[in-house]
Amino acid sequence: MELSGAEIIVQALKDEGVKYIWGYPGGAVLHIYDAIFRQDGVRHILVRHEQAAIHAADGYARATGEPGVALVTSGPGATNAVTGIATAYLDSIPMVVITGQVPLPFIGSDAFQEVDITGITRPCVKHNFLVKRVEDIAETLAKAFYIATSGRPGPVVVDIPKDITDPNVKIAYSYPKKVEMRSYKPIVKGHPRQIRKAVDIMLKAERPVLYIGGGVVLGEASEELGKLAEVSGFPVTNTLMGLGAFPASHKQNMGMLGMHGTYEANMAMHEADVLIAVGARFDDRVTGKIAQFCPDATIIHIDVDPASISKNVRVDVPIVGHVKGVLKDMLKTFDEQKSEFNTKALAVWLERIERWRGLNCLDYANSDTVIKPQFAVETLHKVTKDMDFYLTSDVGQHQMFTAQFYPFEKPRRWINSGGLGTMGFGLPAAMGVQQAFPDATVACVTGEASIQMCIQELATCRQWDLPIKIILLNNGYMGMVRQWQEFFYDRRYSHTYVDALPDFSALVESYGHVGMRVDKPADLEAAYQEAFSIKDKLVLVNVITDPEENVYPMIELGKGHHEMFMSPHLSAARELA
Ligand SMILES: Cc1ncc(C[n+]2csc(CCOP(=O)(O)OP(=O)(O)O)c2C)c(N)n1
Repeated sequence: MELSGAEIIVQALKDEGVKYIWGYPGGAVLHIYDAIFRQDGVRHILVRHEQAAIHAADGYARATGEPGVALVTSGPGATNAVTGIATAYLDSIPMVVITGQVPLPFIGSDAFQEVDITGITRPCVKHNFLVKRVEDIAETLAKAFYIATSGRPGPVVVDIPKDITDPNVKIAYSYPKKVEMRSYKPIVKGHPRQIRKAVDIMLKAERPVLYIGGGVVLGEASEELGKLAEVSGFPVTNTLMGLGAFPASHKQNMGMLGMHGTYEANMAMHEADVLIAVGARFDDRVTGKIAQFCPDATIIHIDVDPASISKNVRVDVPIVGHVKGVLKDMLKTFDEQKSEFNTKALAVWLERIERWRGLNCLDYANSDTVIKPQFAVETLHKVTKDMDFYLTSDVGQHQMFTAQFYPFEKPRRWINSGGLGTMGFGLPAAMGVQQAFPDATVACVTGEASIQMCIQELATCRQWDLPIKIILLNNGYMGMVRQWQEFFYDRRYSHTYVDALPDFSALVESYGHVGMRVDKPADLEAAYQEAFSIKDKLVLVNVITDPEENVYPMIELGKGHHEMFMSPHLSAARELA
């Protein structure tokens, strides 16, 4: 088969099994777009801004576990994609981004729409390539997919100069069946001696905690993690990215930890004697002040990425390998040893956790007159809990309220930008999820500031008839920033009031969607019911919420887990344990 460089790109995507590609055309990728036009195996989805192409590919990857693919032109197309690429990088999302580049002879000449995108993205990709010969395109793409999806996943950028996609230059095509790279060999199997050492420590543990992160979701290890929790009886806490990896309703689940984590999870972390971190990376929003982090704990860390080990917090027993395989080996070792956990001590520990749980730290003062954001999320759960449901979010208070109040029972159902915290992520990510699962119900919880960062994608949703439900928790402020200004800047609300808001119903209706507005708590459930009953259209529900509600509990920057503060409502009602 003789193909041009542009045709090779499309054929390679087909050979990788790629179904969708999100993108935006331009001069440097015209040959590629022409090759896309002349085939029907790979479906291209035209977005309205390149950032959204990356977030949509990212949402697709998070929901399916398959790599997301995006295509953008050189220069501004590529720079618009950078926020999306960094978002995927910080959350370890497998993705291949093809960027057009000016023709090879023009590189370095400040040509029209030239940027050094491999230079710009170097710190926020797992790897990137600048392809220089048409003969190298197929192999480079195969390497890109291999790197993106193996080991610790991440985005890979492949920069392709226009002249090597020339339709008049055709070469023989074959796609590599297997990729071998001398310089890249991720460790997949955990060391048996380390696993045994960890097991010995776990068997003697008196106050253990399983701290699980997004790696359990990405590594498809929920089942094994569940078994480990069952066999050991250890309490579990999830990071923001780990929500759903272990069922929220499980009695051993203490909920999320960290800055807005639960009292019981954070106190258990502080008093733990053995911490088993699984696919988690000790992010600063999780650890609080490092010097006070888990002061008494022996720390076991299972992670596929050796660079994550002891990066932020010193680890006693590192185990590098795929979490799924390591957990399987761990379970086998428990079986072989036929040993018993320290059940007596464990019972005392669980009882202590129950006492912390008894504080009911997420309790809030509901209202008959104003919609509390917590109530808005609880009601969303009530209405959607029996559906085949995926929920994306933007960034801010609404994201934290959702993490706290929407109990996720399964992995890959909660899709949000945890590491980079990218406002504008929610709607395009929902597009990727809906494309992957056309029959599922897909919603996006957002804020009135976040939604405006990628609001142009309402057009993409219309073009592709994506019936996403947008739950806009509209408090009139950049709530999360306002909250910090309230606590730490004496209520000087500098530039966080979101003025000149559009009439959201009129706005979405102008795109051909359905708009609704709710401002009374009593009307909320019926409004959601109505919105979710509209199966074939995008609906935006503009939920007017309490403008000054805050997210509690909270650990201030530079404080330890045991120093979190509670809502004034709680502190007034109860004495802390
Ligand atoms: C692209 C980007 N710019 C700025 C921020 C900083 N930031 C974090 S939360 C937030 C406010 C979000 O406001 P809104 O979307 O209305 O959500 P709310 O907090 O009110 O729920 C801002 C500005 C960010 N996370 N991302």
